Amino acid sequence: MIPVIAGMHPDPSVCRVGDDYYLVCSSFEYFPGVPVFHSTDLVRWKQIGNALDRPSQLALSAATPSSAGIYAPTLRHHDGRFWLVVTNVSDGGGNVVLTATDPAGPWSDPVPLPGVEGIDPDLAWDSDGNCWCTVAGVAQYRVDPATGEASGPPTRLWSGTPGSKAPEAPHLYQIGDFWYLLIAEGGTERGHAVSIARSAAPTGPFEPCPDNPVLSHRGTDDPVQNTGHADLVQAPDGAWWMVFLGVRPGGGTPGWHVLGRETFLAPVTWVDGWPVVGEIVPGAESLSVERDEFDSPRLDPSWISLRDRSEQHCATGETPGWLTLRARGSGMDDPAVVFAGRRQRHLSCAARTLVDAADGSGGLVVRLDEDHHYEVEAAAGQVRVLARIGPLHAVVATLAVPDGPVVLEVRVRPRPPQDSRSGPDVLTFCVETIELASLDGKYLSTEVAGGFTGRVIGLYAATGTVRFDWFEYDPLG
Ligand code: 6LW
Repeated sequence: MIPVIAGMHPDPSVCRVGDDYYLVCSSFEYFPGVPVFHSTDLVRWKQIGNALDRPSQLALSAATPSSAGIYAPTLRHHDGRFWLVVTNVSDGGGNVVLTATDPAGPWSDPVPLPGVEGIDPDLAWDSDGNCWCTVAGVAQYRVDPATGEASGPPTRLWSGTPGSKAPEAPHLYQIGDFWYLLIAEGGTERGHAVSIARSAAPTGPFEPCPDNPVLSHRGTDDPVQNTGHADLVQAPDGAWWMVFLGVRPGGGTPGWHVLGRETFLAPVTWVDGWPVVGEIVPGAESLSVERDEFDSPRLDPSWISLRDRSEQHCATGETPGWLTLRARGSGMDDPAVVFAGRRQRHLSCAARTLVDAADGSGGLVVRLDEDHHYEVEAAAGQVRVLARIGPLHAVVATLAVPDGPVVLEVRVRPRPPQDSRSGPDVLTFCVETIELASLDGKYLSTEVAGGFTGRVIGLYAATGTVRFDWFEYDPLG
């Protein structure tokens, strides 16, 4: 089952204005942060920007570890403007509100919500003009989103189904005669679920749906697992839809998912005033090769870097038609690594680049997090394949090559389980057409690495200055 937004795009939040839908996701330690998507049919989405795309909005320090940073935004349209509320769990960032008239940007600088504690903030307005900010737990504050002031301590609203852990991802909606409080519970792993409660007032008391959870794939053999963290939206024709995160595990047991948590879509009908979630609607997977020639002065919004991106270290204009990366760390293990990559979005794919490493060393990396990555690295006269799995580092292959630019490639192929321990896929690293090494993809999975992120395939500079003429992402069909 194909997601509507494939690759690491978790914690989706959606809103509609006229015939246009907009959707945002978490972005963790990557910069720019909070990808923004547009669609007119909820199935085909195009990234139109990133809400946090300047250092005045997002300055993640070198101490920001993987899976920290930016969590779970909520996107709403109110009073002629788009409102985004989001948590930066690092560097004392906390919860912030941003606004925009065009969701493609520019977004305002963030207004902090210093009195609002807790992740997964939501904003909802009632007809008296009160703005309610609801956070994981589930607790609620009345806030002034323009100034960021909260009036008083939080009120506890609901803690979900008794015995179920992690009530989080709240979204509050006024639908018909009720205020509905949609939450995720059970944790973002295999036990994940979506539950709902309703009340006559936005402040409660909330009555749980008798059929909770309204969505969960726990304990099923559905190929999409971990379903949860949902948001609702109504189409112009009156139909209701739910977006939510899910994963596609592969291999033997326990099943390893490698692309992170992705965004899925399902229809919703209402029975006795409660939502009933239908079958997942498949996304429209593009199978065309995407090639970036690095000809334009700005990178496409789908390119992400680690923690920050400065002109000095990552430039498209310096050598026209080339991406120039200038190292300031010592390689993929260094938090200061200079990196630009794109989320892996297909279970089967290849990525290629033409790299000129005459003035340094660097190459092509598949990164799950800072402790789990494989890379093929070029330096003057030699190409190496390196693997980092937790505390272990290995040079897997080395080949002498003539001086001059070389094509580096990684091919990712899913593999059917041969036994209960078979990994989900195999990653083969090549220089030109020579295969250097094939490695088990299970070590670049969330089940091994932990955390909230998925694979990103990218370019990096380990030492000196490294230039890339083009980058190709090829869904192998
Ligand atoms: C997010 C929480 C969750 O804040 O994962 O699946 C956390 N749900 O709601 C990070 O993505």
